[in-house]
Amino acid sequence: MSTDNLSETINPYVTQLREEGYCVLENVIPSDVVDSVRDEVETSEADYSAFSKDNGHWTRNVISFMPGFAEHLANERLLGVIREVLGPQVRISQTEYKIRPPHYQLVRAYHSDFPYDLNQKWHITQPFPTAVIGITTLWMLTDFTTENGGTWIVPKSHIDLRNPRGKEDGIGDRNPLEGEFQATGSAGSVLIMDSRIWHSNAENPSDGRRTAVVVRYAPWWLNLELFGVNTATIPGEVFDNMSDDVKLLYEHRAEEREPTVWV
Ligand SMILES: O=C(O)CCC(=O)C(=O)O
Repeated sequence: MSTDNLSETINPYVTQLREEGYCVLENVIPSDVVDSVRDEVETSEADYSAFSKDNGHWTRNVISFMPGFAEHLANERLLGVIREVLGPQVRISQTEYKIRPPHYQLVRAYHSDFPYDLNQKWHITQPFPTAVIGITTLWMLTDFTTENGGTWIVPKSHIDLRNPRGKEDGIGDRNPLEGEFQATGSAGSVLIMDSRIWHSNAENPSDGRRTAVVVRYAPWWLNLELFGVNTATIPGEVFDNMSDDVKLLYEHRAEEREPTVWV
């Protein structure tokens, strides 16, 4: 896509992300491949869990188990939106399975994400700076609906200086919040959030799984050494098979490979 066409395509999403704190980008994973990507993600979770149980929780990066999914992470429109707000050089900070089983029950647990999650040790302190320094993406591999656990979000909360986990703020992360709604979209869409936005997972009273992967993007300069948590690495030979655009996002996690992409 030419630069002009890309800008024209992504501008409405960038505007919504800046003003509302979120947007949903459709068809990032094309409809003819989304079923096989979902199968890969669902099947690989058991392999990942078994590997982590035997070798340690933060030993092997989740993305090593889902090479088909990984190839979509550098999607041109998606990265176009993210680069508009984080700057041109971005890396992936965290990747996690977010599969909610049928009849999953949960009270809300509102929070902001890294580096604004006040329950984590590696957070920045309130009041948060106005700069955007984290983007959270939730990759919908089944449709997200209000019946199966579409993520709760509070629009515009990314610019609120209070926080549901702020001890002095009196909000309470377990409560329904004014303005909240559940993000919905069809399989293959991506919910893109300013990581400051107040969001929570939701119960899934339906009979089917709600399958997603969360991928968080950070600007190049943000420290991603999270005291050993979520810093698991990718075997060199798995990294070698990634496309150059995806390598750029994960080179800091590659084992036994000299940096080449960033130099
Ligand atoms: O799975 C979801 O719907 C939300 C996940 C979430 O809150 C998170 O990854 O920070």
